Amino acid sequence: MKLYNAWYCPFAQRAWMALVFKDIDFELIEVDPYDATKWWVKVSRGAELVPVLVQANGDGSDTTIVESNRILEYLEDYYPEKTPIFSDNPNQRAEQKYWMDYVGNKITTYFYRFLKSPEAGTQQDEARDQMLKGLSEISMAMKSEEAFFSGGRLSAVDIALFPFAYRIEALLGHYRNYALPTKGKVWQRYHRWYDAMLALPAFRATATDHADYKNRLVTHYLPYSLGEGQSNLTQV
Ligand SMILES: N[C@@H](CCC(=O)N[C@@H](CS)C(=O)NCC(=O)O)C(=O)O
Repeated sequence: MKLYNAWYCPFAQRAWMALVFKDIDFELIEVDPYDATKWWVKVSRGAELVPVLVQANGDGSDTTIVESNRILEYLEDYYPEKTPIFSDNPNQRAEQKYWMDYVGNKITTYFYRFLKSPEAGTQQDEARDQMLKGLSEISMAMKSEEAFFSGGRLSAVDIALFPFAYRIEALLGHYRNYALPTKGKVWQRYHRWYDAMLALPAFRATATDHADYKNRLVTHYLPYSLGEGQSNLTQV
């Protein structure tokens, strides 16, 4: 199994974390997703986005999965013997998938908008407020007294959210001098979750060169903080 990855990419980190957490053998292939060579267009099925997961079928053909959340679902289906990240209850599973989509619809877009709005003003305020609303709603959905979204066990919802939660702290802290609230039940719940995720070995393993990981991310995202950056991830 091959994972085409870019070390800085939060979407790719989802797939990487799931592979590590499930203890699946895989080859990590670092690519530049913006370099649209013929090879990359073909490997990524024309998406030209990381992550891409490629599984050899054993008959010379491959199965290629694009889209980070689809990769998490595929890993669960393909390796039923590995530690699950989805509930086996169909209703709870549907709920988990709802919150995975919610991260994309209500959090990541506004995070990128906030990061890519260099000037104080309405645009920046609106992005920040929407991001905050998304984060507080998902925190309210963390009903468990235990650390993770669905209770004591890591789930795909945690994996979908954490790469962004980490970048919110690291990048908005640095470029917008911004910190999430800490007071009140909802935010205490959020930070309890955040601390558990930060300590998770499957995250640590993907935070490459982690002594310097945060600084490397800050440097990488400098163009985004100026309203530039190659990816257009600000559309809902
Ligand atoms: N919806 C995709 C988003 C992946 C994505 O946007 N990846 C970025 C890097 S963080 C990328 O490959 N960008 C290349 C490009 O925009 O050409 C997923 O969840 O996998």
